[in-house]
Amino acid sequence: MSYTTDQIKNVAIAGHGQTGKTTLFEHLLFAGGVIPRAETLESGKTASDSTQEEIDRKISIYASLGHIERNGTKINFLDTPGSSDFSGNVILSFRASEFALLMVDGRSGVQIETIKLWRNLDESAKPRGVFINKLDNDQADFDKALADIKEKFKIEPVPVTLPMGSGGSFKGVIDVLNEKAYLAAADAVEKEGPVPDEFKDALAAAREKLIEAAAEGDDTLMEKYIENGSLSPEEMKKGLIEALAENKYVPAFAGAALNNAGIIPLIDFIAAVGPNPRTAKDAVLGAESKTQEFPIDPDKPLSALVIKTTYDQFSGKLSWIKVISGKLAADAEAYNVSESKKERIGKLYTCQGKKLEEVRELCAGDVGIITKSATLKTNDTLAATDTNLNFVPLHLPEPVHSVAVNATAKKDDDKLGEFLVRAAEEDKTFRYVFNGETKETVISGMGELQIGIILDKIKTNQKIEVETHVPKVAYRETITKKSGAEYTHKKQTGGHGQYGKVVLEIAPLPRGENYQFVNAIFGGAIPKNYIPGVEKGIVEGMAHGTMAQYPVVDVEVKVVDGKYHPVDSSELSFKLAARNAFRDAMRQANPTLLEPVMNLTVFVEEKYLGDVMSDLSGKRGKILGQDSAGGIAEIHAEVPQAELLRYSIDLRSITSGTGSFSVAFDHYAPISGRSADEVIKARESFKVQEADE
Ligand SMILES: Nc1nc2c(ncn2[C@@H]2O[C@H](COP(=O)(O)OP(=O)(O)O)[C@@H](O)[C@H]2O)c(=O)[nH]1
Ligand SMILES: [Mg+2]
Repeated sequence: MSYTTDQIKNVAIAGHGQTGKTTLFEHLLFAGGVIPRAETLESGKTASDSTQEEIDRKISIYASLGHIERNGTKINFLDTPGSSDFSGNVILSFRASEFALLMVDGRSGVQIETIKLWRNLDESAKPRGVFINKLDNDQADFDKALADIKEKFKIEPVPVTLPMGSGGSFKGVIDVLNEKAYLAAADAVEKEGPVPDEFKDALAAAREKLIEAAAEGDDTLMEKYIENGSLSPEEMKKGLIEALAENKYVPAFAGAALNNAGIIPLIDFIAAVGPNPRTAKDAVLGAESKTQEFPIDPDKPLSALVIKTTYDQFSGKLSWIKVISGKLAADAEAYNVSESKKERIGKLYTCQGKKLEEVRELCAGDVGIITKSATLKTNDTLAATDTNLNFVPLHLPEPVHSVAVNATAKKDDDKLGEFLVRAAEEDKTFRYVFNGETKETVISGMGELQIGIILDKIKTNQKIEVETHVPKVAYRETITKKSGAEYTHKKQTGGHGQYGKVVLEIAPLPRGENYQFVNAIFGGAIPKNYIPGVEKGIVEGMAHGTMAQYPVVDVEVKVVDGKYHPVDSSELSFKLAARNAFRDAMRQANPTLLEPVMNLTVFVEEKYLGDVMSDLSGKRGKILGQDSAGGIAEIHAEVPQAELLRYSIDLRSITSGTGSFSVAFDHYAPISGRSADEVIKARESFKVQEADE
């Protein structure tokens, strides 16, 4: 069965952890007849949380794809993880969807991830709705949750469904658009019925608001509405579609996913009103790396973006595809623009959770899977022919948490390396680098949860024993005043000797300028052909400073004089003379240690603001600014990297796991006193051989 672009809707289900996204996904598939019964999260059998690591932890880690059909429309749902450690999976799901449904727990209202996701959706002005869940719970309150959203996001959500009762007496929801009631049912799809009298006033009021939202969709509808005070059902639907595609209102849904409440009217609304891919655009890189909008259009030649790569135990490599234009057909050929090569597309699939289903083709707008392509990578662009089309890569956050790791047994090094390559392919927010300077492999990601899962896989699945430790900080050394030194390298051993004299002056450079070499030799005191030797010696000298053998930066080195011998001089003699002269000069130039300072942004609930601030001041942090909106504080600070190596752990304990942060290198700054002494002491074991060749 193949669906045309006009028959496709894509919905990403996102929100704070534990709000019921995976449960909703499960009950959507159940209501759509895809699975015979809805499993609970606790059973470990849900369609979405199907990997062992998800079952063990009872949380979603990876995006899951599933779809149902309603009135001839295929609705793809992407269930996403709630923890910010896995935000890469949310971002790729947003990219694949024209509509986002934000799950909100009816007891707690807006939470920190809700806010971050909302901001993320704002960046692309993506249409979104809110699902107020768990209304069967005594503490849940639909109106209060909506008021909270209004306060925090400065928009008033428009209810599309209304709850009937609350807590213990919650019975189901009313479909405002179709003026029907739906009664929740424990193990069955909810039943349609007439609206009870007691809810008729509430329905009439909600309908009024929905008509107003529809009228916003287009000017002629607005005129009609002002004139007649109402709209026909067809006009209402048309207005709602147009206004939603333009993100002019936020529909709100009431429900209790676990009790099959609010599911059918949600599906009906998405099928009838949800944005069609045709109304959305993706972006491609144009000339000079500028982005250009690119319409989702079935009538153009094929183009598609690889949004995700996974390795399945049974099916091998899976490349998730969002088709942007044209049609992707099974057993056809496509051009991999990113790799500049033809790509043979074998079988095509869609999936229901982990279950793959073969399809013949995928039309523009649809999301599906290509299997067993050796070359396809996440972010690759596929096209019909060789073009310069290149879709903008997924816009992912930078890693915030790093751990140094090495295989306990040397023989496992290669196996560990292979695993890391694959893990980084599967999750673009996960990175690994070998740091030649500190001689460690450092793995980085969005938090200790994500890194912990990778380490578990290394130990349990790969059976590689590894040691981990806090990564080393890349300190630097520099000088704070001018100085100079001369050094004569002289050796007379039998026949051919060695001779070179170098006189140099050094001076501090502004931070970040690194190194400048000035040749100020007059009259051939050092012949031209030996100058490269002099410079080599200085570069070698700068590789290991005199304080703690860290690289030296931000120094101007001027060679002012020297002496040579017509027979005994050589490049090597001048190199050694220069290296030693540099070392002597540096010792007299008031050297100091530099440490990397990071730019830190922390998001926390306001009640934790004081604790976070005092923790940061204990970490030698400099607060640059602070913003508060809707109960969430955003703190900007500069903090030495050495203090942030375990910040995800510290912040979690301060904020009971609710806080999050982003971090990026900013600059190097001098350290002195006790902090400097500690760094120097820690380096004592690190001795670079003073090779004299
Ligand atoms: N009472 C109640 N609990 C729910 C409802 N929906 C989900 N839950 C429970 O909330 C917990 C978290 O659900 P889950 O679907 O994993 O949330 P996710 O992290 O957003 O995917 C589970 O224990 C669910 O059974 C609901 O409508 N009512
Ligand atoms: Mg989940």
